This record gives sequence, C-alpha cells and structure tokens, in this order.
Amino acid sequence: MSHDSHDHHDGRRVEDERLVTGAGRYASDWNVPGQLHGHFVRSDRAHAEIVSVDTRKAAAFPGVRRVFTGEDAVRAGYVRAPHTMGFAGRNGMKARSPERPVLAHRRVRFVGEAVALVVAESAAAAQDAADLVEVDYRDLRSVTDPEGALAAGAPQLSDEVPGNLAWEAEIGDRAAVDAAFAAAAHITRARIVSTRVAPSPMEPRACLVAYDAATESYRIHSPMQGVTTLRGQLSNYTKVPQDRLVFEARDVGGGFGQRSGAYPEYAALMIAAKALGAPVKWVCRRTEGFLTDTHGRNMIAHGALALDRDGKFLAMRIDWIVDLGAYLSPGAQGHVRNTTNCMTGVYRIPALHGTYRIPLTNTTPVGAYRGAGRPDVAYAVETLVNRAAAETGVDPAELRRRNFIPPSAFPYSSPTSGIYGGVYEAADLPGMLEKALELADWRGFAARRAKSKAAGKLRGIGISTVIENTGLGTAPVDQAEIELDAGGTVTVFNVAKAHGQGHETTFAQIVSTALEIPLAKVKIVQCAPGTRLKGNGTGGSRSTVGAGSVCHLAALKLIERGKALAALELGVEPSQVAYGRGEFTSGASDRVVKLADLARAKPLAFTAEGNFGHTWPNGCHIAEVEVDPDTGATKVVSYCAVDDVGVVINHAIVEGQVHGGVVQGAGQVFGEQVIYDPETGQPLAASFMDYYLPRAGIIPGIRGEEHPTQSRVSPLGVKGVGESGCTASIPVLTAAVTDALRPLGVTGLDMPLTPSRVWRAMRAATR
Ligand code: MCN
Repeated sequence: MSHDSHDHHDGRRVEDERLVTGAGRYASDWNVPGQLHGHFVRSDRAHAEIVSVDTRKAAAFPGVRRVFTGEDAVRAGYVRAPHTMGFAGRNGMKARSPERPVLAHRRVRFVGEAVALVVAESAAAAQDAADLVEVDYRDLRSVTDPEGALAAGAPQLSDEVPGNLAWEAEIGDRAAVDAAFAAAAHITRARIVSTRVAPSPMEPRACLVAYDAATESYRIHSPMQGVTTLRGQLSNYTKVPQDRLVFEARDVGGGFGQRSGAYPEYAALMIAAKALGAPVKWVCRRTEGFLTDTHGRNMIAHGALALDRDGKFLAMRIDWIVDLGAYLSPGAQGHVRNTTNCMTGVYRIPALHGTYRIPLTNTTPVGAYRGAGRPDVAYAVETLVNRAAAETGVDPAELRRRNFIPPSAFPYSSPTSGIYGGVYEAADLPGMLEKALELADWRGFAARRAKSKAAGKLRGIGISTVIENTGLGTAPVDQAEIELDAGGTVTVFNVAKAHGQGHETTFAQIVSTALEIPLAKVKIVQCAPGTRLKGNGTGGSRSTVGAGSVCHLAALKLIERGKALAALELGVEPSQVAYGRGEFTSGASDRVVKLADLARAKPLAFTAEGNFGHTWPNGCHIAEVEVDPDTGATKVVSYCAVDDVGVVINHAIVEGQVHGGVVQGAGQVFGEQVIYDPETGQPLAASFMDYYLPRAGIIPGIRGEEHPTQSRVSPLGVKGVGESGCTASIPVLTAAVTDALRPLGVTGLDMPLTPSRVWRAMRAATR
C-alpha cells in the first residue's frame, strides 16, 4: 500500500455530526422500563475496620427497595478482584492483592471504597437514604506515601500482603552494570517522580444492569474500551460465564485507559438486579469518580546513567517504586510491561539493571492511563539524558546523536527485549532529530533567549526523543467480520471500541480504500451486543495495528471470495476475474458483476483474523518556554513535534491524537496532581475546583511533521499514535523549564511545575 493511499479523504470524522449535535448515546442515556436506581455509600476514611453497617433506617426510607452490603458481596462470592499482574517476580514471586469484595467487608482501605449500595425507585431517594446508612468504623493508621508504605513499622493493609509489598522483581544484569559504573567517567543520578493523576474523561462512569432469570444472563450498559477485556474481567470477578454477560455500549466519552476494566460497582449492581428482579442503574458523580475511577502514573524512579569520556552511554540503572493503590487493578500490568519494554529508550545502552517494587497504599487503585508506563519511563530516561548533557556540558542534541540506536541496527534487540517481548522494529532516529532541530530552529535559540532576557523573562528549550511499544495485545487474535448487503453497503464488525479516537472514520477509510468504494458505503460496528468475535480492546494504541489491520484483511477476503462467486456468474475461472472500484470483470466476458450483486439473495459475511505484534512509534519533540521570574508562571512559547507513526491513515486524526496527548502531558507537567493528606489519607483535590485540568491555550499551535518508517507488523504499515503525544511531552516540557531555570542554579524540579513551586525553587536557589 502506498503511503498516500488514504489521502483522497478530506480527514473529517464521520462520527462527529452525531456527536456534536447531541445525538450521541452514552452510558447514562440508556433507560429501560421498570428500572431502579442505585447509590453507593462510600468509605469516608482511608483505613478502618468495619464494626457494623446498620441499614435499617435507610431501608425504611420511602421508595427504597433494598440496601446491599459487604455481606451480600461475600455471599455472592464476588470477592477476588481480577488483576493482570501475571508476571513472575523475584524468585518466581506472584503478585499479591487483598481480597476485594465488591462491597467492602470488614475493612476499608481507601477513601471512596464502596461499603453499601442503596437501591430505590428514584435516584434522589437512593441518595437521600444513603445518608441514613450507619457505618461504625474502628480507625486504623493509614499510609498514602509509597516509600512510607514499604518502610518498617508502616501500617499494614492486609495479612495477605506482608510488608505491603505486592510484588517485586529484578531485571537486567546487575554485575555488568556495577562494572560499567565502576569504570565510568561520569555518572548522572536523578530521582524522578511521575505524579499521581486522575484521568478525567468527559463522560462520568455509569452502569445499568438488567438480569434475565430465564437465561440467567445480565445485560449491562457501561462505558468501555472494548468488550472482550471487560467481559472477561467481570466474569473472572463474579464467576458468571462470559456468554451470560451481554454488554451494550454505543458512544463512549473518553477513556484514557480508565474505562477499560471491570469495576466492583458493576458486579454490585449485578447482585442487586438479580435479587430485586429489576434493572438497576447507577450514574457516577464527578467527585465519586475522582475517588473511585482508577488513577494514573504514580511511579518513582531512582535512576543512574553512566557515561564514558566521549559521552557514550555505558550502562543504566533504574529502581522503580510503582504505587498501585489499595488493590491491584486490572489495568496495572502496563506499569511494569511497558516500562520494561522501553527502559533504554532510543539509546544504545549496553548494560541495564532495574528493580521493581509495588507497594500497597491506602489510596485509590491505579490503572492504565494514556501511555500506561510509557510516559513514565520516557520521563525517567529523558530526564537522565538531559541532565547528563547539562552536567557534562554537551549539547543535548549532540549527546543524542552520539548514543542513538543507528538505523542500520534495526531490528534492534534492547537489553530488555527478551523479557516481556519486543524487538524494536524500525526507526530513523538521526533523521527524525535533524528534522525536528530544523523545524524548531534549534540553532537560533541563543538569540531568542537573549531577546526574552531583555524582556525580563527566562527562556528555556527542551528536547525529548522517545520510542514506545504499541500494538501487541493480550487476545490470541484480532478478528473482524465483514458483511455485504444487497444495497452494496459493507458493514465491518470488530471488538475494539473507539472512545474518542475516530475509528468509525479511520477503519471505514481502511475498508473503502481496500475495496475502492466510497466511504459512505462502509459502516463500522464495534462491540455489537453479544458479539463472539475475538480481539483486543482499545488501549495501548493498538487498535489500528490490530483491529484496523484485520479490517483490511477482511476487505481483501471479500474481494477474494467475491472473485470466486463472480466467476460463476461470468462463466469464467476465478483466476480470470479482476476486481476494482466495486466491480468484478473478466477479459473473457463483457459482463460486469457489481459488489452488491453478490448479496442479492442474502448478505455475504466472512470473518478474517490476524495476529500482530509490537510496533514502535517514535518521535522527537522540542519545546520552548518562558518563565516569569516575578511570578514563577511558565508560558509555552513554541512546540514542535516530529513523529514516526508509520503509514498514516488519517492525517487530521493523527494530528489530533498527537495534540491531545501533548496537552494531556502538559496537564500533568503544569498542574494535575492527586494529593492525599499524609495524616488522614483524605484526598485533597477531588473536584475540578481543586484539581487542575489543562485548558485551551496551554500549548501554542503545535508545529508537527511526520517522519514515517514502515512497519511490517501490520499489512497497512501503520504504528500506533494514541499515546505518543503524552510520552514525548512530559519529558520535553519539564526539560524546557529546567533549562530556563538552570542559570539560576536549579537543576531539577518535581512536577507539577506550578507558578508557586517554580517561584519557590527560584527563590531558594538565588538566596
Ligand atoms: N491512526 C491513523 N494512522 C496511524 C495510526 C493511527 O490514522 N498510523 C488513527 C487511528 O486509526 C485512530 C487514531 O489514530 O483513529 C488512534 O489510533 P491508535 O494509535 O491505533 O490508538 P487506539 O485507537 O488504540 O486508541 C488508544 C489510544 C490510547 S491507549 C488512549 S489512552 C487514548 C488515545 O488513544 N485515549 C483517548 N486517544 C484518545 N483520544 C480521545 N479522544 N479520547 C481518549 O480517551
């Protein structure tokens, strides 16, 4: 396929008219006759024993049907939350997590944990009655700081997890790294903290569950990122067979990883719907979401990089503390897998040693969040590299040139390639770098800095060069079903689930390009209720590589099968049939068989499947900032992004994905942070009054260019893009601010780089 084969499309998204005219259908838009309403009573303490739960007053409140508690959860057996930390750790150690009944039983471990579910005839009655549920707690000491949780004498969350240590592991070659460090000319060290943030999709979580006693099955409306993951996890939690869990979701208003997993609330609603013989609906409020939707990032890296006299990297060490909150959540594995896969970044670093420790803390569980470990490892590695450049006095672009994996070394096995899988496939790092330096006018920076200085501003420039693994999922195969009807419309079914990415457009482009038919003739249906198709959900920027590729294969299969059928009508051999623009023809006949003709009698349907591995998008971002020395306020004044996402299906969507990711990273850099009070374990920023979200204008117009190298993992030549912006923007923006402050003697600053934090750092340095 040529690189430009999708360019006939104007880039506009076919779903947008529906979405921007209010015709989208989100989880809370579903209502069914006879439905009841649920409201969760949530723990207001970080760590406590539950002495008793008295539901009598609440149950007597007008309109209340029943109040469910941890007893009901235990009776149902819904107590073991699924998690995906299946890796063997140190000495084969398996990950440990406390039991997590879907309504807390005997113990609560974080503020917001559901303790009871009140079900009533109206949402208001359920909410009012919830205030009447009396929970008697015996408070326990709590710990919300990950390093503190691992320290001797820390409050213990569970007997099942001694020392609060849920998992630990060691990777790489300790002896080789020790030897390289001993011989190094320079060692750079840093403690790098990727802050805890709250992914904040526009659509709050909601769930409506109806139970059908005749078939013993549940129909569930909830936001999702793909039905296979969610269904598998909920089945795992409840032991209800997967074929009795039917999900229905149309539009999903953002996910960022946070909408992928099975939450305990869904299972609690299953208990209620079955017991009451009526559908039960729950709509999460925003603050409830801050407390109970999985958080993101939250990793501490103690890193060190050893260089020789010429600035060549010899070895790297990173010791990770990955705080996953009170319970291991289904989305947590990326924090280990993805950081491992990219631990040496885009550099040839011969020796690597890393350790992981996962503590439990009295905090909201942490899951996947846009990048799921990739931005965190990029931030750690790039911070080390940028700091090494500053310490050794080498231009950061030049230090990269000296240490890049050269194009000739691809496919490249990194020191971690053999661990959770993944040989870097293809990249042109030097070419990418030079393109970005040119675009950003790297050489002209000194003059711009002088100009800013004359205006009383501190100007800084930052660079990041990153790579990430996308594509590989956990499903054995990705499948798509293609169906052709008598009107010539082609419908393709798959089990990814766009939640903002625009698959209805890009997947339709893939199919319309392969079949050479108008885009309007192609419909994409994701996660049809009750679907049995296999495949990965949307996450890990894998949908285009996986589901998108298989849409392409399905279209090719339609052509192949179509040739055989057309041959019968044309009275020729299939090999004599040609296909183009929706028509089958043959030199041996002057008749034409149209695609639609094949479905005259009945719709034609085929399933195609494929198995796709990792692809490795990579990029170089360069940003400039101006810091106001009087206020500490930072303004991003220039942002350039050069990205290799392989062949691009839709340039406008790719640009939008990069833009969204960059801004999401900027949010984390400049303001987002979930904070807990260290004494009480109470969250201090659980509403948009207190929690910063990036606004329009935080990043000026991004100047972007594509620098594709072709991936062979997918027949489309594509790599993922959904997370790239985030991965590159966190290191580049922090580097730019650090560069601005370095002349004052500030060498590094933890996120978020709020005006007050920057101002204090400047003041402390210049005192
Ligand atoms: N695309 C393309 N050409 C390529 C690669 C991708 O045109 N070479 C298009 C795709 O077809 C798709 C979009 O770009 O329309 C993103 O594709 P891809 O990189 O395959 O990622 P996924 O579709 O799997 O999306 C997941 C990714 C992740 S992991 C998060 S988190 C994320 C993100 O996408 N969350 C998002 N982007 C988001 N965008 C929105 N609006 N909302 C979210 O919650």
